Amino acid sequence: MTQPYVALPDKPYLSAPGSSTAAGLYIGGSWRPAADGGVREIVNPYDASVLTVVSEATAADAAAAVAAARAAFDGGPWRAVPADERGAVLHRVADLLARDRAEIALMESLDTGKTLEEGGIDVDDVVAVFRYYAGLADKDAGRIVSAPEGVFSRVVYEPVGVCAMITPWNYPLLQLSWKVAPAIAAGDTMVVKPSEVTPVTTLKLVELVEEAGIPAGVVNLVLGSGATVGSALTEDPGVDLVSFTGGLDTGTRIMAAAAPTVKKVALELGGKNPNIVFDDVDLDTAVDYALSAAFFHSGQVCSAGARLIVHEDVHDAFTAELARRADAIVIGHPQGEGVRCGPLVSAEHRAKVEAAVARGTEEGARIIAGGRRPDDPELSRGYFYRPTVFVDCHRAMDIVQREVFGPVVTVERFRTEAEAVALGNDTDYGLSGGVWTADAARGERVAAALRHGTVWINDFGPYFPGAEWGGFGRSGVGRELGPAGLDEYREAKHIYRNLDPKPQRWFG
Ligand code: TXE
Repeated sequence: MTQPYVALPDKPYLSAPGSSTAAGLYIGGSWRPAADGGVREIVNPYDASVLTVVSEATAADAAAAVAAARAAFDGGPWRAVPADERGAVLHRVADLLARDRAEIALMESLDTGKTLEEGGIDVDDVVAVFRYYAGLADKDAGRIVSAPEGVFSRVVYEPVGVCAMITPWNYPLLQLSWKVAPAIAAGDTMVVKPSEVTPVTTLKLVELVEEAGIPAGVVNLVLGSGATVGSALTEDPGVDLVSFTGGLDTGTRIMAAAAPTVKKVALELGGKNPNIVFDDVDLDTAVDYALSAAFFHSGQVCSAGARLIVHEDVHDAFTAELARRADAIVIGHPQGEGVRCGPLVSAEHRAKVEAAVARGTEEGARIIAGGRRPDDPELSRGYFYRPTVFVDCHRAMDIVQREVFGPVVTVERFRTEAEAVALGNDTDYGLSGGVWTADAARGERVAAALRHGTVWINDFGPYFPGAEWGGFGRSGVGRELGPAGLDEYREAKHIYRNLDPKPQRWFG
């Protein structure tokens, strides 16, 4: 397919390129411009053109959004809405997302550079997350606790309060759904701040939340930079919980910013995820999955299998095939036929990836595929980078230890199972990992030994809304998805009733 490609749909919250006004903040149930009228240009990573113009909030807007969420929580009817009705609201949002699947996929693809097909997969996943928490909303109201005679003791769950949700640019809608859906199920109110690089589908979700009839003030939206708007949210004493997905450095700053007011924090900070391949597997299959693990969404995935650890007896055959197929990956316009990798999200991010590759080469790792921008002049304005494979890698190298978050995979060798496990655990992170082997018992042993939040045996990447997601080590704090993903947004309260109080005379 050649140009013209499909453009962004018209929306009241998206201003045309060149506009100096925008009304894309949603506070207390109404759309409005930023307090100082600020706007930001959103760039299309395919060709560096301006995709749209959106509002750019100030710290005062962030404070107004927190105040609206606070009022809706403290004084509004939301907390008293029965859990099954909150579940029904989530089902309505899921219905609307499914109705607008094609439009949302397009918006996500144009904004992030992921292929249109991947954008559609994201929408399906988001619908599933909303449906999961719709079902869970009224399933667990609390429990009765064993207590002595004359005492009735129970634990009930209540919403945490006002939640600030700060999200990254790689899966803008998906990461947000992991936060918004359980928070609505729990009865919280919230202020959402997407990455300033990719706000488009967050705006769309808020449009749908409004259409679904969620009361004013329950979901509020501010757009803008992390330094101004993000930090205003993390410091605001009106916020009870900060849920953040993004980079490790930002996560540590957020933890520190939340400390003075002792906010709860939930953090997902990425990973450097090992993918261990034993010598008894079908190589064609293992290479196939290794490619998806490393290069899906051009490797801009927190759980990317960016660190291959391959048995030395199959290492050479495996890496030769991996490089051959990495070189054959079609990169181009996210709407282009057969295209499997679009551009990276921004010029700044590609520069980081290029710096990491240069460092890897300096450290002695050897490139056997990619390691450069594509030659195609059609792609020269966009932020493209070729899928890259490094061999001769060692556990101590930066390229092996640091998250690159781009289409770059490193390969290390191992001889014994113990060595493979030691390498797989030799990381500050601990988000996910994979093991490939035809020996079922060995697969289970390695999975048990890996200190990562998710381990795949003979697969890499899938997740379910019903299974917890999160990291060991510096990959984060807390869990998203599953029942624990709901618990992040609830406080447990013990209510103890003495059925027949009598004097105790402890003090005479
Ligand atoms: O993300 P940031 P960046 C990794 C990846 C990438 C690195 C940096 O390795 O190269 O992080 O990416 C907001 N207070 N991941 O710089 O800064 C910001 O506005 C409050 C892993 O783009 O973490 C955005 O909304 N908020 C990851 C969000 O934080 C602040 C996904 C994420 O931005 C803030 C993306 C502050 N002081 C990148 N500073 C994953 N876990 O999947 C920034 N923000």
